[in-house]
Amino acid sequence: MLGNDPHTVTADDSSFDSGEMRSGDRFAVTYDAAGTFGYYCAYHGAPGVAMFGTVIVEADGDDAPSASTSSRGGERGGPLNGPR
Ligand SMILES: [Cu+2]
Repeated sequence: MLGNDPHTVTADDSSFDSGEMRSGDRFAVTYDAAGTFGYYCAYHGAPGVAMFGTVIVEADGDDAPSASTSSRGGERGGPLNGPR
């Protein structure tokens, strides 16, 4: 499922969808508010199933929230960039 196979970064709530992405492609999402946001690969997963992940955006008291990601189902690292 990994390697050169295409994947997507698709929000559980459909608020964003990268479309097909291949090795080396990048996709960024900016979150304006704190919260927990699920995403998945439309080819290899579903919300909370198989290839999916969670972005946790925490308010830190400053202007910019901080973000961390966790992924499961074989995705390594966080394919999403944090807020800027
Ligand atoms: Cu995939």
